[in-house]
Amino acid sequence: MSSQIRTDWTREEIAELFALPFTELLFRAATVHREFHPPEQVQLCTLLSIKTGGCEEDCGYCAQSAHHDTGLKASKLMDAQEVLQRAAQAKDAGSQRFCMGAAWRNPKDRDMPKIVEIVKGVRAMGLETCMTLGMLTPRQADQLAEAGLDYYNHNIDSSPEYYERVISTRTMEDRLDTLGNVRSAGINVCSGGIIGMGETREDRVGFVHTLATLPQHPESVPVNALVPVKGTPLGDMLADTPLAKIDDIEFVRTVAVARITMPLSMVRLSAGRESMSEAAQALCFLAGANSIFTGDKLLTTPNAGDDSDAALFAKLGLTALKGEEPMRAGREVEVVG
Ligand code: SAM
Ligand code: DTB
Ligand code: SF4
Repeated sequence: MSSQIRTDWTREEIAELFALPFTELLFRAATVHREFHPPEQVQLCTLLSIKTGGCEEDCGYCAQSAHHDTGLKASKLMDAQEVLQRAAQAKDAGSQRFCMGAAWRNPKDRDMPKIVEIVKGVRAMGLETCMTLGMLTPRQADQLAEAGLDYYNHNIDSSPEYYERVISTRTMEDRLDTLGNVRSAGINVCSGGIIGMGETREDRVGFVHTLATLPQHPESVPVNALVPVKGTPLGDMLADTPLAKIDDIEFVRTVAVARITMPLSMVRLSAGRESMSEAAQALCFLAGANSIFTGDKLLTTPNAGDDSDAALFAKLGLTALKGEEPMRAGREVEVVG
């Protein structure tokens, strides 16, 4: 029998999931997780900033925005050979997926040949490829598809209502347009957001609702906890009001609701693990998170590091994902909505 995937979730239904007793919510999320994914396997991904800092956008959380004084040194797009070297190191360290980020509002057409060369090279190593380069035109999305890019990451970050409090240089509609271009080009969509930016529960409901009611769920949903960066409006807000830090249980609830509403998607426990206890991370895995970023650096901020991840996996009996992600393995489902 095929399983049902819904794209007709209402905000009320999603709010009800958030409000469930925590143990009940986790039980439901873990049950959905087991139906669609091997629960003891977590995908290992490595991030690389291929073009750092000096970004025109004013995202309130970001170390790389030229609008904030974060002390970060800006650099140009890396050479393809250097990127390929770093990808090879990631593969040797056991990573299955290589995610490359550029601090751009959008790539310029003159950047595309090098980007295409990088995608082809990383793919030829047998790594899954993901890029996040900002807004794309339909043509640029097609160029990436032709190069063989597996995923494009472009986060909606928060609810439509809270979005404009975080970023003023573009709109949620701009974001959704690029996601549409990526989808039309036939590239897998990676889209998620950040929890702990001072948003309300209702915003977290609106965030999950926006993703879960897209015509097709993103194949990949990164859930980041805000990494407070000094000099950014949101990092400074958190430094001034430490109580505003997201509660771990509320973060786990968000992961669980994403898992229940988007059963086939890879739910990625992304930025913010540095400040999470092992117990909180274990709850995220129980709630259906099945991917992490490994290594000691995310794009610009520190990450847990391979040794502590290996120790955590050994403690929890988790192993690195082997084989295809379920959405790509041609599983039969009935889509409603
Ligand atoms: N410039 C491109 C863009 O914005 O799409 C790609 C790079 S951008 C750094 C990728 C994502 O990282 C953002 O959409 C945001 O969700 C996440 N991110 C950036 N800074 C973060 C922080 N301090 N804490 C948590 N997540 C963050
Ligand atoms: C995503 O949602 N999280 C990753 C990836 N997509 C590109 C990036 C996290 C960045 C954290 C802040 C930094 O290191 O600058
Ligand atoms: Fe630029 Fe992306 Fe950072 Fe926003 S999140 S400032 S678009 S690098």
